[in-house]
Amino acid sequence: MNAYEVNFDGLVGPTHNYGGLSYGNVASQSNSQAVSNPKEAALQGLGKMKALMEMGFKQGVFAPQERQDVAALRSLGFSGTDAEVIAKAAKEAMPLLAACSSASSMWTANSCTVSPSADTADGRVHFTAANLNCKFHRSIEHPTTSRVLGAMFANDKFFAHHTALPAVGQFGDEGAANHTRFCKGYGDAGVEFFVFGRSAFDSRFPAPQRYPARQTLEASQAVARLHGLGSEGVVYAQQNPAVIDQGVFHNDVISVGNGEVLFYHEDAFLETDKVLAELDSKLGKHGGRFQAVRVPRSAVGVEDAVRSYLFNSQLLSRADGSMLLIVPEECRSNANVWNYLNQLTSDQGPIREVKVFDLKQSMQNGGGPACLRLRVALKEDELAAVNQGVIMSPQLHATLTTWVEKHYRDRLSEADLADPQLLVECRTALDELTQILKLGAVYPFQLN
Ligand code: SUG
Repeated sequence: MNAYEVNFDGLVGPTHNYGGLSYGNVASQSNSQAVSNPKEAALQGLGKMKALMEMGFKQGVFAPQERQDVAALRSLGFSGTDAEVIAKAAKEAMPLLAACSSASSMWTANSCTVSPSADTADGRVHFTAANLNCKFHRSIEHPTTSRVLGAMFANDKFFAHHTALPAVGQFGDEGAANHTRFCKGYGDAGVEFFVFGRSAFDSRFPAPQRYPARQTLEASQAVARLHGLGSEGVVYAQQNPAVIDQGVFHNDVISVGNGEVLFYHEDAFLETDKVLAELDSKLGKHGGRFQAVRVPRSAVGVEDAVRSYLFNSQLLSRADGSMLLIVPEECRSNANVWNYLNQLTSDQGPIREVKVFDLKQSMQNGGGPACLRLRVALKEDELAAVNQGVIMSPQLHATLTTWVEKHYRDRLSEADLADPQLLVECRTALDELTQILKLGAVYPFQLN
């Protein structure tokens, strides 16, 4: 049976803004309070989805969330009508209003971890929503994320859903941003690679000194258990704490894998040789030939990697077996990175082509091409069981473009987050979106 990697990209929500909410994420910090353009952000994302669809890749769309999140503000003690809650929060606690207004669910690589059916004990595709509890604005995503995932993959025969891990830092889980899968073919059993930043229960593991390590070993192990993965199909690696302290807040900022290939920076991991040897041996037992493409620091330093988001690229398999790298525009404007990429594609290695996309609105919050997509490897019958309303087509792209043009603002500043009309606009847009994507009742709000 044929199998595919399907990319489900986050549709950027109407409140996309620069809240400076993510300590340890250099772009989020340095663009704090800049004026955003939600319409442009959503159209840039839709442009990437359309381009990949037109190149022949399977593409889906992942719905955004309701923001401002008045329910979250109520849970923090703000009361009254929705408009009063927003006004009180704006007056007394602007940082909380900003956190409850973030469109951060656009980065669907953080929505959950996915294990394809070939890897799991019960032969179903497993999803565990990420608790994202390192940052308050992200920790409020998972209940809606679970409902949206449930509406997209609504078939118990093929899909198993797990709620987020306990909401404490010891089980900090950032989903697929710290998870890569290696395999010969997408339908074959493979090796799931979990990269963690620290251990919560074992002090022998080193930890970063400056910035938080968001993912714990214990969270990754819990996800592997929930999904029923066998030890022969799992490799754990610790991220190098020194690169977390330089702004590598997720593993997908310093490495990306696909098929039999790992594209990584030489400073990405601790005990790199041991990790690579384990990947090689375990993938070998699954019939694959592991290939590691190492980027030396002499060619691209960690700072250039963080600024350009070279590794936050999408590594895609082309029909002829070679690979294509989807990178953000920031890679082209960085001379070291661009020189490196030109050399990479002229070598005889697996990566033969680079395509550049303008995703600046998302990039300014630290979200590149790979952050914006959730990869789900699906066999033919599983793909047929996905809610077809979320599968991208030329018609759906046109409908969503019109929807964005109709509902989104082209300018949002911090002061605008205090506008109760923004919530009405968001709810009106999402109400229409649930019809377009055939999602049913995934949002808790009622339109008056
Ligand atoms: O969690 N930025 C996100 C970026 C997530 C990127 N995802 C991956 N690497 N897979 C984060 O730090 C910034 C929001 C703000 O500052 O307004 C933010 O949440």
